[in-house]
Amino acid sequence: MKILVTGGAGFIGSNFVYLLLEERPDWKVVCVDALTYAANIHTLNDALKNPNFTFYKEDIRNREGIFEIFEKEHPDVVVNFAAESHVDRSIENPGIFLETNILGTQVMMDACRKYGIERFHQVGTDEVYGDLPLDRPDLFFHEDTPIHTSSPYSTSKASADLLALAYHRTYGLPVTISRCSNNYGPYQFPEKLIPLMINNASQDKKLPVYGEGLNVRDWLYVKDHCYGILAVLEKGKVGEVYNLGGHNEKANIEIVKIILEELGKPESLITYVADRKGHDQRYAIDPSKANKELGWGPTTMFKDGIKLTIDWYKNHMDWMNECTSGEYQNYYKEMYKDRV
Ligand code: NAD
Ligand code: TDX
Repeated sequence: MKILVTGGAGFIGSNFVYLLLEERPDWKVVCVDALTYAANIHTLNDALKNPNFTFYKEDIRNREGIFEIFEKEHPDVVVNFAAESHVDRSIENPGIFLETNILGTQVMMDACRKYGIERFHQVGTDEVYGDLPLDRPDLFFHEDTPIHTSSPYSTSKASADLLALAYHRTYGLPVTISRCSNNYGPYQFPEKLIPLMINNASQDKKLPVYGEGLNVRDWLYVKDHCYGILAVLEKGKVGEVYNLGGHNEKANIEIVKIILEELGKPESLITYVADRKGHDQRYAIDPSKANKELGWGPTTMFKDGIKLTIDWYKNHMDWMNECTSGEYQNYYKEMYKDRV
């Protein structure tokens, strides 16, 4: 089995690469990543020593380059993680989100059609369902919940999902889609809530909480997400969508307070800042289809996962410093300057 993973130098993609190298030692893993700001090639240092792993620096928007890789590697399965993934950046600059997330996905699927594959798996997000009200804890996202996006990011991801389903119906491409809730764990770029707060708190910097911090996200440990994708590849039905989540809803402010407590830092570091435009209130996944049909469910409880995560960042401050040196400083100033 040869599996091509796009976006494997990013957060979830790299965790998936390591899971495959460990759990499927007879598989060849080919990683394609453009190494944007969100990637850190050092994340793949250990993978690069493994003879089953090959890395290509390539952009999924580059049709010629992607086709050349397919010509050479002939993968059996493709898993498409590569994306622009940060909602705040999509609000500032939507164009690149449409290019990578929609047109890049099209290039990947065109290559799959031309060279033939057993499966194209699109890594999707629960954000395609829009949001749920805070006062209706009885409501959840099901696979047939209407697509109702809020941000340019979620709209680009919804478009990619629809295009993937269209390629299945029109061309018979063997497509599956998973839609996951918020992930946390090692190797997440510190523009996202949890690593950003860990990084700031470690340096006694202010923790910028949007609005009143009451928005709710449904957190899943990244390794559980990766096992879910593997389950879809091995047991899922072509043409189907699977929601992945662990019924672990938390308000942002709760997360921030847990981080402060774990790091032994004072709550006085919390600063409430201007809210995100169009900020989704609550995400909550109903994962019962994946539970029933794939036998998948999360195995890491949040109380354990968050400790593992905080310890990981504490022990990998070099990795964090690589991510936050240079361009990140400008990003942070720009993104947060008008919020305070
Ligand atoms: P990330 O931003 O950490 O990583 C994205 C990776 O894709 C990076 O390595 C980047 O270099 C690469 N990339 C970006 N543009 C590219 C291009 N044009 N060509 C090739 N490579 C490119 O993102 P992540 O959090 O790991 O998310 C991975 C996937 O999972 C995304 O599709 C995202 O929408 C989805 N997802 C993320 C979450 C989450 O909580 N992070 C939840 C559900 C779904
Ligand atoms: O500085 C911050 N302060 C803050 O209050 C940041 C960066 C975030 N927040 C809030 C906004 C959200 O309510 O925290 C929550 C989580 O924010 P993000 O980490 O940016 O994630 P989110 O917008 O929920 O989207 C994430 O989950 C779904 C991923 O980034 C997406 O790729 C994924 O599809």
